[in-house]
Amino acid sequence: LVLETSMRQALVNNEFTLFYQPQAGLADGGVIGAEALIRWRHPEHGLIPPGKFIPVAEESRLIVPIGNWVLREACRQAAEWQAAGLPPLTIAVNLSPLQLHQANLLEIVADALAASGLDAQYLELEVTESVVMQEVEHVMAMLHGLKRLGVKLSIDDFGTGYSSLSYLKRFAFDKLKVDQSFVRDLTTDPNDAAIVLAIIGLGKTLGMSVLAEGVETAEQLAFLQSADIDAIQGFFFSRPIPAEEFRQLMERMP
Ligand code: G
Ligand code: G
Ligand code: MN
Ligand code: NA
Repeated sequence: LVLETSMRQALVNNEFTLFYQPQAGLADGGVIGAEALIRWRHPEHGLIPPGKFIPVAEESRLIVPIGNWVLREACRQAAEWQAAGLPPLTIAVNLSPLQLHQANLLEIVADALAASGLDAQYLELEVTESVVMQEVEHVMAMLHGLKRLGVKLSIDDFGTGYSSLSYLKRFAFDKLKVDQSFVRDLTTDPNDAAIVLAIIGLGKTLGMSVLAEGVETAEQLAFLQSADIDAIQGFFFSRPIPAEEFRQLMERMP
């Protein structure tokens, strides 16, 4: 309850901030996008990672106003970078299950785009598999509505949910993000290697772009490159970094 109260206060006091983790395309090695990841700059406790407060925000439904703030801030930042002359990037935002069940989500996304002036094609919304398995009809309708707005949709943490794959044929996601738990031991565990190859094949066959998360080593990257993956995200390329650092990184890119 204490945490819930201070999260409400944090929204009012503007204590949340977004870090950005670059995503690299393997076709030319350039940055193709960034995932926005929330942090809390607590006046006494310093920088608090999302794992420490997002679960409580979900239980208390505060994730709805917090998530709406994330959407607006990520769109604003992406539009600002474009206006400053950086090459257009796709900005990826995590949507929590509760947000997908908000009756007015389409309006909220449309408002965030309109307020920032960001073209919808540069916003990507990440949902997890488990989300797609609950209240399937409602979620499908919402995903189709989002697609009509022109935003991109990706499946996050792929392979970790208890899901049937049937939703993959019912909805055309733009991107599939291979969960980092399969990437971690990719080069030492033949089972993980086989799973990652199968996921890449599945994603590509279904017309999705495939990205591997949690890439930390050159060996993992080499494996993924030879498996013809489209993009990577992970500490090997960059940790999530503050907006200003991200802009500097982009300006150093060839
Ligand atoms: O940045 P980090 O790896 O600590 O993030 C931990 C978890 O918090 C991840 O599962 C990530 O998806 C989640 N997360 C980070 N930012 C957001 C956000 O803005 N909204 C939601 N719903 N989850 C987030
Ligand atoms: O659940 P989601 O995929 O949104 O969470 C992304 C989380 O993964 C972020 O909290 C981010 O900090 C973390 N992350 C990103 N790259 C790496 C990596 O290379 N290794 C590890 N261990 N975690 C990573
Ligand atoms: Mn994510
Ligand atoms: Na993920």
